[in-house]
Amino acid sequence: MIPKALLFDVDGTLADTERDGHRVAFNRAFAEAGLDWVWDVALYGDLLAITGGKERIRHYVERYRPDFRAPGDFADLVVRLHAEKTRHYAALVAAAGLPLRPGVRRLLEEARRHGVRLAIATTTSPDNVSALLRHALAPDAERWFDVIAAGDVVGEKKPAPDIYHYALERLGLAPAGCVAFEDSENGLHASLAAGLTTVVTVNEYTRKHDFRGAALVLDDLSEVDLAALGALLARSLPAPHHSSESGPSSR
Ligand code: XBP
Ligand code: MG
Repeated sequence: MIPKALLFDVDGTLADTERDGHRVAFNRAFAEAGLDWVWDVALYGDLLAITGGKERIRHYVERYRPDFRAPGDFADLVVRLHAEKTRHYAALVAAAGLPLRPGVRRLLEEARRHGVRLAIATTTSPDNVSALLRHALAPDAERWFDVIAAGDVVGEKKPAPDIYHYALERLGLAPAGCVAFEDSENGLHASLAAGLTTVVTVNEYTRKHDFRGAALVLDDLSEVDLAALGALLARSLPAPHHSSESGPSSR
């Protein structure tokens, strides 16, 4: 048995993008707008509890800058800051390059060789996914994926399961037989709520999260192949029902 499809989270799962990618891009956008907001590595770790860049900016202002008064409409400012942040992120990924995490490329290539379908299910904006896939994986890597579900295409971001429901619907598949890959508690909540067997690879920001319910929690994907994922799926199938057996619970 091998999986029908693999669904990947992006940030923290395909690559460690948060600390040296998104965080830096947010800070560049803030500085460019003349704001004295600086998200250091530790603060950004706390802010990651809020998924979605625009949502994260709004939360930061509410929590850490309650006296801030935007020159015009605050909602507009958030949208503009986030658009600039997205531009900085793409430039960063193109210039510096953020490497894929160990095992990611090998597993994607194995899946492609075996006709296992690939999808992305992420909170991050579509432009960020394109930039990362193109620069870290291959120039044509967006075509490796049948579905790229990203950002605001759904009403509620992770930990809501919406983005996984959307990706599965577009794949035309039920969750059974598919495997999701996540790095965070919010991501795991989303994939589990969508009924997906989930492999978690932790990183420095997520190592202490609660990963109860994950099928496997690992440092990275370097030891994971399709056969191992198939075995995980087999384990998560309901046990066969033997009606004539007199087991311990029979009367
Ligand atoms: C991670 C996120 C995103 C990124 C920033 O998404 O929560 O908000 O931190 O990207 P995932 P945006 O782990 O689901 O890939 O600024 O585009 O939201
Ligand atoms: Mg993630």
